[in-house]
Amino acid sequence: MRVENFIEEIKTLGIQTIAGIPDSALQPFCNYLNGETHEFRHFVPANEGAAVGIAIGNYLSTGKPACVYMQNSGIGNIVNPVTSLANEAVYDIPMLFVVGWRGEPGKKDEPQHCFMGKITRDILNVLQIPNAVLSADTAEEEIKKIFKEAGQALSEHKQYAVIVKRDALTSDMGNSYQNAFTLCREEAVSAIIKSVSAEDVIVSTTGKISREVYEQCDKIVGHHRQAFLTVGGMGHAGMIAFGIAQQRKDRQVYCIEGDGAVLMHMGELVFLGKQQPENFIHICLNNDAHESVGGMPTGVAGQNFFEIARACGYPYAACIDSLRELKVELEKIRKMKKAAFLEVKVKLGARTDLGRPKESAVENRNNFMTYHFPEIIR
Ligand SMILES: Cc1ncc(C[n+]2csc(CCOP(=O)(O)OP(=O)(O)O)c2C)c(N)n1
Repeated sequence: MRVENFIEEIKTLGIQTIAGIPDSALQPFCNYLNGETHEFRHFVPANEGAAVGIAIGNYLSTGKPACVYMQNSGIGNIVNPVTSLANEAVYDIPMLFVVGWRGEPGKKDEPQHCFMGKITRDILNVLQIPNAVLSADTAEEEIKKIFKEAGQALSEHKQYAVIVKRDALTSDMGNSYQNAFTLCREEAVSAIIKSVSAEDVIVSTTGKISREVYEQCDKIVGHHRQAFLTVGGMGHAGMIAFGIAQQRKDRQVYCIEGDGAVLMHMGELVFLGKQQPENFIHICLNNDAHESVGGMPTGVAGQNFFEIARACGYPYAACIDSLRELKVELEKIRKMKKAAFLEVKVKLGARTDLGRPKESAVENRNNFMTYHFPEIIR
């Protein structure tokens, strides 16, 4: 289905406000919304739950439903505001969800998508959100029927979800977003891996950064057992790294995150700034975008994360945008023995032949634990 037609259907539901977190399966939709040719109010907040908040406030102030879009992993972030606020047993707020379907049963996908992919419709059903699936071969009359059902549901104060399969939406419009930085993210990852010692623990974030960490570890160290890849649970790498750092004060822990992930659960910065673990080095590779799912800008592009970290109480916070400065800072912070936050401004883009982890997630977990903490593996 052409994205322009999809947008027209959304408009006919009386929707004027759209908020969400981008997804690769929704690229044409997100690119359209990031363009300048539409009249929607469009917001990309910190996480999907926050987008539900915008939709609720939008309804309270206009009486009109809003649209909230997300990858199906984001359903995890909407469960609380949907069940305890928007549900008919509480404030009874209608809204339309557009959900990208990763881990669709029968299709090969990464481990982090499999379980959520399998239960996506079940969860929506449990949440009392009627739903329908849009695929590349959904016939026109079927699409009309889906949006008629959606309109009916919204008019009855129900929520409704359109689950969008990869390739269901088409467009001629690409992602045009760029930032002004020149440092390549993978080069930054490579410099970080080169600067760590064999005992240091690495925890990396959701998306391509972890795939780059995996490949650069192989290339530089000869294996990737040193790194825990936070393949799902976007925004939780910081707390995973802290969970290790507080137990193992004898180890330097490096947490490598993207700006979208830091933003998603930014409370971690306030917590870490208060805890100030001496063995914690937090690195944010900031490209102002959700690059891994198509390079759409975050809702806070231009923000300086190191200033936020400093205000949150990190004893050391700095920002750099060149390889030369990165090397100097990495050298400096590993000697400091205090919680440090390093913001690295990077350009968009990744290698087209960037690989994916070859082992199962459990194998990687076991390898990581055996490498760092062999005494606990029986
Ligand atoms: C809860 C949740 N929402 C959305 C996604 C889809 N997703 C995977 S990676 C990613 C972008 C990550 O952006 P950032 O942390 O800035 O790193 P970048 O890819 O830009 O390097 C998104 C939105 C997800 N995995 N989980």
